[in-house]
Amino acid sequence: MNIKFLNLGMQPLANEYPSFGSKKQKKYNLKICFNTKNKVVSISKRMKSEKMFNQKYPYRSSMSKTMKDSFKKLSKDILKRFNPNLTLEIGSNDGALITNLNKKKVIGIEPCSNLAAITKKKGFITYDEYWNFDLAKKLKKKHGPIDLIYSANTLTHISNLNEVFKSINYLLNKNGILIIEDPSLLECIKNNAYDQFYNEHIYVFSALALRNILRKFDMDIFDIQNLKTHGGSIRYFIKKKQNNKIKIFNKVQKQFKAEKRFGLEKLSTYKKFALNVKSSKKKLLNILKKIKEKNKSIVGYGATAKAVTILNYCKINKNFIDYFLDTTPDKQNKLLPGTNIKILKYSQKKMSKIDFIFLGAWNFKFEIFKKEKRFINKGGKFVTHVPKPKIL
Ligand code: JHZ
Repeated sequence: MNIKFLNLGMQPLANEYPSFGSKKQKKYNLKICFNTKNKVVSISKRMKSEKMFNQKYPYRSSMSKTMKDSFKKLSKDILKRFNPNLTLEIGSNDGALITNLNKKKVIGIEPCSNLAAITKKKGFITYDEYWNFDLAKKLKKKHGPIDLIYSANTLTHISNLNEVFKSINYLLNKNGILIIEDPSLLECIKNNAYDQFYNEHIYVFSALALRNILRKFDMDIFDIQNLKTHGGSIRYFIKKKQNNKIKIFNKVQKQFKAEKRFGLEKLSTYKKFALNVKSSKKKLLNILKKIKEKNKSIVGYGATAKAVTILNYCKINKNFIDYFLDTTPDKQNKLLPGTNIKILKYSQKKMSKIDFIFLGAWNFKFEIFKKEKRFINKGGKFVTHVPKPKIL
């Protein structure tokens, strides 16, 4: 049974950035549910993929050094550990991972045609199609079974998980490896990072929930890596049950145990989280109010999908945040969804006039601190809400 435990209010599509002066954006009530049977946490209202992921999708994986480095390292690890003849990436975005691999040995799947065009132009085989069983059949016919399928921050964006894993299972070689990586539910709840929930994040996986989903497809998690990316993610290494050559690492059981100990199988944990979210909202608003009372400027850094959740839930508008800065071309000179706050092109010059930065991209705070030494030395301060609202 799906039980709603958190209501994040009326929220727009997180990656639909309106132009200045556009008419009011449509909003949807964002509620989060816990399934008491399979322990899956998901949002209640699901948008059609075509509405969220289309030729206008602005998010680019290559916009942060942290992610580029992470994908570069992973591509080396993949070759060293598994040496696949053919790799497929579901959700290849602008190619942050696949461009590190041999063009002849990798296929990208990216339904946002504006992004697929980037890797196509570089000569990488890229299908601008949604991941489903029809596509898996087409790929198998054309390329044969795949040795390694990788997907980061994508499978949790697809509503029909049965079709997702059925299609993967069908296309994957019998000794093939599936690697997926997504934000960790444990880290999200522990750090009160409620902004991991927005319309695109239909699911936030725990290892326990993923194990329950995979069971149906006779697939096992055999290794786990806890990553710092995106505020705490897990990289899951998965195999078909029939493949006995690969042993299951102790780390997997350890993760299940840690999640159970924390209470991820219990509804009461999520109810407590909902109370923490309410208190986080109050505290953040108090901090912003106090800064504004001193007539200081606050500017958002990183017009993230996560910031859309925070600003719309906390009802933060232009009275608090003057504008956002972002390096993504398709977000610049647009409005932060659901608010009247402008997004401007990032520049050092703009940074020199700011008192406080609200960290929309708190998940990249170390990369940002490194980059903004001048701002820090000048006495500039950062505001974050993770793990609790404070001035850093
Ligand atoms: P970032 C998106 O979420 C959407 P978002 C998606 N649903 C998902 O799952 C995750 O990504 C993976 C900017 N920036 O990665 C670039 C700077 O301007 O936290 C980006 O717009 N300067 C697919 O949007 C944003 O911040 C910088 O120095 O929450 C970061 O977005 C840095 C480091 C980033 O994802």
